[in-house]
Amino acid sequence: MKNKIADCLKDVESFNAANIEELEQFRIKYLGKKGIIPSLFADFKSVSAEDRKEVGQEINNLKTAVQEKIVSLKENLDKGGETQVSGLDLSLPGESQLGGRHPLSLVRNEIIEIFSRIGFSVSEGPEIEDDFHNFTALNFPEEHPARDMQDTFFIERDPELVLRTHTSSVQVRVMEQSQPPIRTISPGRVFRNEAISARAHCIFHQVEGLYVDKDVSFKDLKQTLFYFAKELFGEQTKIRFRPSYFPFTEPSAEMDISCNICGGEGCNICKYTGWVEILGCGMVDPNVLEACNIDSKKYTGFAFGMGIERITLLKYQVNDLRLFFENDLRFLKQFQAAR
Ligand code: 2NM
Repeated sequence: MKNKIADCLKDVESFNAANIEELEQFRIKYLGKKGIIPSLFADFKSVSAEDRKEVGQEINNLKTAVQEKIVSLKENLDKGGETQVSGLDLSLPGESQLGGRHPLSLVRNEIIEIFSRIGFSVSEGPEIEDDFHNFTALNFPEEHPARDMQDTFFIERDPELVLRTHTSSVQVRVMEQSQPPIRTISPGRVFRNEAISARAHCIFHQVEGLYVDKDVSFKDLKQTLFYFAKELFGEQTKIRFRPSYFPFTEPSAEMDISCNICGGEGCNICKYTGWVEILGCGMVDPNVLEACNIDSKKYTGFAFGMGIERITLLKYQVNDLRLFFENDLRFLKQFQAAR
């Protein structure tokens, strides 16, 4: 009897139905009044007391296998798809999960998509830069503290070379090589000689943006960044600007968004202010345009820069920047379902 059950189980497992009629035949064969399962239960009466438990379980297993087979084949047939080809079930999940994107890449890609929709191109450039592109062209005075050893990684072999401290250096290259209208964003890795903590890292990621044309004004800057903030954080997002200082822009500002975690009510992310800072921006200083061979009497521009880590912390409510660099799968796997 055990052999018979085992043979039936094999038959059930390998069975496939080309159509609903074949499936019905299969059902009758096993579950019909005179089918195999009822007849096994009938024979069960003559099984010895010591075998009863085991055989009973086997018959029940067979019955379950038949029922599950019917449900799964019916589902396939209803879908109208031939998902089983010569014993191969193409609907089964693969053996291993494919990798997911890193959260920083997800956010960078989303930022790129948002600006692409309003005509910004993407430009990239070298991570090892010369002093001119990283500092001089960007209106950093000779003795500016940002050039200091504390912030900048200098290349020992040639102190004229640095690891770029921002991706504005890429935009200097774009401006040198082309004339307005220029609309571009530069995502990339940047380097600053800072102690690693929950809020700072010596390597991080930025997206900087630049728009140069005739009659570009602070209005354009505000509308562009308002659109960006709403696309990334949701339609309800509010923005505000605070005056600030950067060597390469005049006037300069920092932009806050209404806290997307508490909706402006006040929480520990926004330190109970209802606002969180997301980027720096301003009108490109005429000195920068001139250094890049763009006529500052004819053209104006706005620029902005943001840290991708910071945006990602806010968007996904991550509380420690170091998680982005440790590649702990328990952290990364939480982002697999995100786009
Ligand atoms: C910021 C803030 C303000 C910026 C300036 C430029 C360039 F190249 F056009 F001068 N690119 N990005 C800029 C302006 C960056 O980051 C906080």
